[in-house]
Amino acid sequence: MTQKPQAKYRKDYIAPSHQVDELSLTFELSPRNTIVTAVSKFRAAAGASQLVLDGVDLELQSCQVNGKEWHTREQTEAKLILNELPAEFELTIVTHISPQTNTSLEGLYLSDGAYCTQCEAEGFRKITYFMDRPDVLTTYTVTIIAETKYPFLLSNGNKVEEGTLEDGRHFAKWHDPYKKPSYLFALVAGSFDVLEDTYQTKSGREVKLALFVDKGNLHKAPHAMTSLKKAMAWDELRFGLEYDLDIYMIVAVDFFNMGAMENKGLNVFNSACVLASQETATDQDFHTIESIVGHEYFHNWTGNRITCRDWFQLSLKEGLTVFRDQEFSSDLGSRGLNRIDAVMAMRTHQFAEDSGPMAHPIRPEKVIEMNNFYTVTVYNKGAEVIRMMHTLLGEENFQKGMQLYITRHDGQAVTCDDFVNAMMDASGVNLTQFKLWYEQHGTPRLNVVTEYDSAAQRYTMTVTQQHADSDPIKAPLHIPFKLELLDEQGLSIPLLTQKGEIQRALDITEFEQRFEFEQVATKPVPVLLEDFSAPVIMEYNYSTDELLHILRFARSDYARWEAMQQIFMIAVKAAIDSGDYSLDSKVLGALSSLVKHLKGDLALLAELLSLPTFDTLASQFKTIPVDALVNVSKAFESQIAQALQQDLELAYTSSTESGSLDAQDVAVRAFKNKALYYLVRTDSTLVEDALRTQFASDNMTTKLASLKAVVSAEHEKMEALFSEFDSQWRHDALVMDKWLALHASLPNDEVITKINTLYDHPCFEKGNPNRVRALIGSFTRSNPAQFHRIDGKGYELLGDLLIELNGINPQNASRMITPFMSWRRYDETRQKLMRTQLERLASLEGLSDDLYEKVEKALAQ
Ligand code: B3K
Ligand code: ZN
Repeated sequence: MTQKPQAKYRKDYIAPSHQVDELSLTFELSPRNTIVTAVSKFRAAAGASQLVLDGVDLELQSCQVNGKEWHTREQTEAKLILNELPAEFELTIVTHISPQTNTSLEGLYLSDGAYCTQCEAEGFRKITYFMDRPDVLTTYTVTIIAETKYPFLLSNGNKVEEGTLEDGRHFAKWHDPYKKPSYLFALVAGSFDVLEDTYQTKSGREVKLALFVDKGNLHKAPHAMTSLKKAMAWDELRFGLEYDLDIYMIVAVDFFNMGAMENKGLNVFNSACVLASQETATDQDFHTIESIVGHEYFHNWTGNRITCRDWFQLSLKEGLTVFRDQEFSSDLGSRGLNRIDAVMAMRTHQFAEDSGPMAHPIRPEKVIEMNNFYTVTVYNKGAEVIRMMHTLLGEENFQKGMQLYITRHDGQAVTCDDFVNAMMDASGVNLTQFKLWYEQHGTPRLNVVTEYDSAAQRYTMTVTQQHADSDPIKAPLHIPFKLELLDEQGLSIPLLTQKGEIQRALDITEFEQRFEFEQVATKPVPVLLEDFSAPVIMEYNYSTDELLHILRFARSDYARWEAMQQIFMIAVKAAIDSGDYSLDSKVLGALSSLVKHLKGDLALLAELLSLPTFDTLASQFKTIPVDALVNVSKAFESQIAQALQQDLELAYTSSTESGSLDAQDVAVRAFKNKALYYLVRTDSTLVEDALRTQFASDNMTTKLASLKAVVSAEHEKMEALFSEFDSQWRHDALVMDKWLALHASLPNDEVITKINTLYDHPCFEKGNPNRVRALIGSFTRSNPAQFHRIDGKGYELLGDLLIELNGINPQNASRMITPFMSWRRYDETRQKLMRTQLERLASLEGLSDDLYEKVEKALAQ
């Protein structure tokens, strides 16, 4: 590594030197030479005469102060420094930029011929020189001038003027009345099909809704539109929050680094998170779209109206907005299934991040490249922290806290402390100790030991909390601990303590605490950390029998699923320890009885029948036993398939659905697809017909499941189905992403060669993050046996790709490097092989800040 990028620290925050009263931007769009004119009114705070502006990859044409070229200035690679300035002045800056050659997908770039922007976190500086920080808020007026082949010229706020110019170009002028930071600025220019609708807010205002999609995709837009209207109604109902502009626009683009972006009044979305029809998208895709459309909409209050003071506070808006989108999905759909999804994300990805070299608190202290901190920790653990406050306060007090937060801080850029203080002040609940969750990284462990005194009818629980060795704080956290006690019949026992009945949760506030429950007539089975009431690792010596009891009787669907996961986990560990890979007949019996009874939510049943993912299993081991985990899982799946064959056949044929998107039909599909997944591992005579019918279906969930089943079992039909799918869907890149992803999950030695061939497939493109994630992301995530193969070829494939992506799109490269971050968790041979790849990157000429930060941390001792 030649030059070292500089880190920034949270403790070094200083308020901006200037205030910007208004900003007017004019864009003359052209692929290689877009002219950006920025006129702004500055006012110095506390007598500052120097102004430091951020700017990257800009060609400065002129810089005038009050109409005169300002020569007392210095320019560095990323800054423009103006000296000897008056206290108030108008600044006019003209820059040239090249959207066409901007492959980083940050700033202004071209996505398949359409101009679009992505400014969060620090992309605005690739558009013009500005104080590109979230605490500089101003009103924007934006004029876009372009050729008429770009009929739609869009920006934030309301359109105030449009027309044709003498030279044949046209223009549109937009004004956003709400002050905003630069990261929420957006511009789009292109040719689209538009789905229009309206929404009437609860106070009776009519809001225009417009969804812009690539030509020919209109039939895939209605679901996103419906989701938006549901989100608007839900936010009014549950949070009392109403939309504030007259128009809300969403534009779907094909080249996008993440899911979507909440720019004020003009969201830009990855087309994968908008477009869906039953023929092209799975039920999971429909669910994801609803949740992301909701998420971006909810940002309008939690993020846009009230934003972050600095980027270290990112969880202020992201943790809170993820919590809000999770609640949205849970109120509209199944709370249990949504909780399972959220906990899986925590356990598989967040726990790994929190125990690896990139571990950081939800409010990080030190950052080199901000884009590296849009993490599962800031987002998902951040949401868990909000959820814990919700548990401690209860819905009513939590909503009072939200109202206070909004009235106090509307229009401001604030901190996580401001949020917690509002919650505290509105509810009267002391959250001082709770604030430690914002400072501490690592996953705490809760160890529980229980004792039952039958004579006294007393049940005693001793809870201890331990924190990561690397934790610098060494103070106990405030942890809400929900639990249920089940009696022998499976009924809930009231939680009676000396201080009264526990309603919501136990408050764990010390390193070690004892709780005594009275009037417990028989030895109970405890359902500990019910609903994952805190993001911790629970340690309790459950027996398989106790877990089976929970599986049958717990009131929480999440807890029942969790019990089943624990049962599998115990079985996997025992199999690895003993070398005997047979699954306990009691477990098989329980699964079989679940399928026989076929009652309740069938989607939940599908989850109950699923083994923990490789990553979840891996998290249980200090050194990950790759081959053993893969082999035990395979062996278990085949035993489940054999043991349940008849039950599954019967359930498969007796469950029917009509292909609709109703929860009921979605659940039936989920279950049938899981059944098929197992049945292809047997000699069931039903399989051939089922595969044929499912593959011929015009419902993508049903069709794709047949392909997934044949791939996972390496069924003889695989090649034929792959090729038929290709000819049917080659014209639709988003559908082909599913096809690429399935190729990447091929469980055999040919997969690397296959991937290399697919690099040349007409639908693949390295510059498009969706394609890269579909092919290589799926390979590293869902094909552990091949990614971690002992000849290092899997690692080499990723290493080669990262080197290429570093030059094309550093943000995407930095996300794709994740599997290498936990290299120390593997055996010596694999460690050495992964280290070689990390060292290749470390010595790379022109290594981006994004990769530098991760590679350096990964290799540090
Ligand atoms: N706020 C954006 C994420 C921006 C990522 C920048 N690298 C989307 C979201 O969380 O809603
Ligand atoms: Zn967000």
